[in-house]
Amino acid sequence: MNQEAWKKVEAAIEASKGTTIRQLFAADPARAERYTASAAGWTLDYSKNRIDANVMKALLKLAEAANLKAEIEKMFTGEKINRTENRAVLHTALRNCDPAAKVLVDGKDVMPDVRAVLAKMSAFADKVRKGEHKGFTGKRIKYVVNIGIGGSDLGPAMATIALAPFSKRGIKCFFVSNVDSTHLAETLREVKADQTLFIVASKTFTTQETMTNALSARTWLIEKLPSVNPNDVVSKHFVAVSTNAEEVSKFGIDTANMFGFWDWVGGRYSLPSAIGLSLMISIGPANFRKLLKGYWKMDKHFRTAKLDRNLPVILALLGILYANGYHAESYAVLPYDQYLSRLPAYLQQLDMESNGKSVTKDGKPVTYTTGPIEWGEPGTNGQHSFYQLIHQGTHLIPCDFIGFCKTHNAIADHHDKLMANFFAQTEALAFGKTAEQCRADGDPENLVPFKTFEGNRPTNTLLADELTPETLGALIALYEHKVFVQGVIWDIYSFDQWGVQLGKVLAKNVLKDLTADKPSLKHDSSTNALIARYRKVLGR
Ligand code: G6Q
Repeated sequence: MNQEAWKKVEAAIEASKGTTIRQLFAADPARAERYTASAAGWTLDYSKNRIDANVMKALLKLAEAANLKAEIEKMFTGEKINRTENRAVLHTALRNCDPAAKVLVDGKDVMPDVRAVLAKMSAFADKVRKGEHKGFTGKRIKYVVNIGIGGSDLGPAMATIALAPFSKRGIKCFFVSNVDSTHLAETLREVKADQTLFIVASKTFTTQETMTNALSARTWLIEKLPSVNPNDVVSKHFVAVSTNAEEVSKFGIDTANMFGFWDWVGGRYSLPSAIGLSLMISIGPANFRKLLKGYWKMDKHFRTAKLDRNLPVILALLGILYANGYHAESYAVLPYDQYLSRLPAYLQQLDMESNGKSVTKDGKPVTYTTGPIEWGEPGTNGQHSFYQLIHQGTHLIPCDFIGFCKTHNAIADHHDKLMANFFAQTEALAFGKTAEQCRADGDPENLVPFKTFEGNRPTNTLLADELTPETLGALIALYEHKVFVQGVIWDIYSFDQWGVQLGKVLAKNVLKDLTADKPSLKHDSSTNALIARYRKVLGR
C-alpha cells in the first residue's frame, strides 16, 4: 500500500474522529444525496459512514497512487496479472455481451470460444428443460445434481436459490460438495436415478472431494439402472464441466458431454462460465444471458466511471477505511431477501480466498491489514441474534445492507415489514439513542446506561428495484470488483489461492495413515494419538 498516500488518509481520519455520523448529517442537509451513487440497477447510499469530504478525497488519492485505472485496464485486456500462476484474469470476458468484442490472450481472441461454450450450454439446457434429453430408461430429467466444491459449487448453489422465482419448478437442483458421505447420501434419497442428471463440475477434475462424490454417484447410478454396458447409463446421466478433457474422459464421460472453460477463469469467479450450467438448466438460457448482462453492465461501469462515482471503488475504499484506519477485523453482509440466503457464504469465498494474503507482490510480508473477515445472515433473522453486538458491542462491524423495493412473493404486508426493519436498522446504527432520548421515553435512570446506543456505526445501503437475473449479476460483479480494487491497493495477488491448494495435499498424507495396515505415524504427538484413537475405534 502506498505509504505516503496512506499517511494522508490517516491524517484525514484523525481530523474527522471528533465528529459523529449524527453530527455530519446535522451539518449537511445534502449529505445523503452527496454520498449516493448508482449503476446497473443498484443504488448505493454510503452516507451513513464515518466520512467527510477530506477522508473521501484522501481515499481516492490512495486509489490513484496504486494506479488503479491502469490496473483495471490490465485485467480487462487479458494481461497476465495472476503472476504466481502466470495467468490472465478474464472472468469479465465470460459476460462480455458485445457481439463484436475481441479479448486477446497470448494474441488469441478468446471470445469465439466463450460464445461457442455458451451456445453449447444453451442447447443442452434447453433439451433438458424441454424433456428432450432423456435418461437411460427414456424418462425426462427432473433432478439435477451438481457435484463440485468451492468455486465449482458456491456460485451456482447461491444463484440457483437466489433466482428460484425464475426457475422451472419441475426440475429440482441439488448441490453436493462435502466429501462427508452424508451430503451425497441425503441428496440421493431425494432423487430418482432414472430422472437424474449429474453435473460433475471441477476445473481441474482432480479435486478429492468432487472425484470421490462423483465416483460414488456413478456407482449408485449403475446399481440402480443395471445394464450390460454401464457406460451407456453414465453417458445419459453424467456430464462434466471442466478445463481438463483428459481426466474427464478417464472418468468415463464422453468429452462430447463436456462443457469447457479456461485457466483464466478463477474458481470463485466462474459462475458466468460453464460452471453455471446447473443454474442455466434451472432458469433457462434467456435468464442466464440476463444474468450475464447484469454482470456486464457493472463491468462497464467499473471500467469507465470516474473513481468517485464508481460503486466497486467506493465500497473498496470504505472497506480499507475501516480495516486499516479503524482496525475493524470483519464486516457483515446482510441481505434482506430470503432468496439471497447463500450470498454471505458466496462472498466469504470471493473476498477471503482472494485477499486473505500476507505477502506483497514482490514477495515481502505486508506491514498492514489485508482481507477482512466477511460474514452475515439474511435479515431479519440476524436482528434476533448477533445484531446486539453490532449495536452495542465493543467491536466495530461495518455492514452492507442489501434490499429490494419489490418482492416476488407479495403476501399481506410482509414486505413492508421486512423493509421497515431494513431501513430502521441502518438508521439506528448511525444515529443511536442518546441518554436524553432514553429518559424522554421514560426509562428509569438505572437502566439508561444499558438502553443507550452510541450509534456512529457505519453501514452501506444497497437498494435495487427487484431481485432479477440482471440485478444479481450486477451485484456479484460489484463485489468481485470491490475485492479487486482492495487487492490492488494492498498490493497483493488476489487471484491465486495457495492456502486452498495446501489443503488439497495435506489430507492425502493423513489418509494413508488412517487406512494403511502399518501406518507410518510420522506426525506430531497430538496428531499421531488422534489417528491412533480413530483406528482403534474402527478396529484397525
Ligand atoms: C476457487 C478455488 C477453489 C476451487 C475448488 C474446486 O477460486 O480455487 O475453491 O474452486 O477447490 O476446484 P476444482 O474446480 O478444480 O475442483
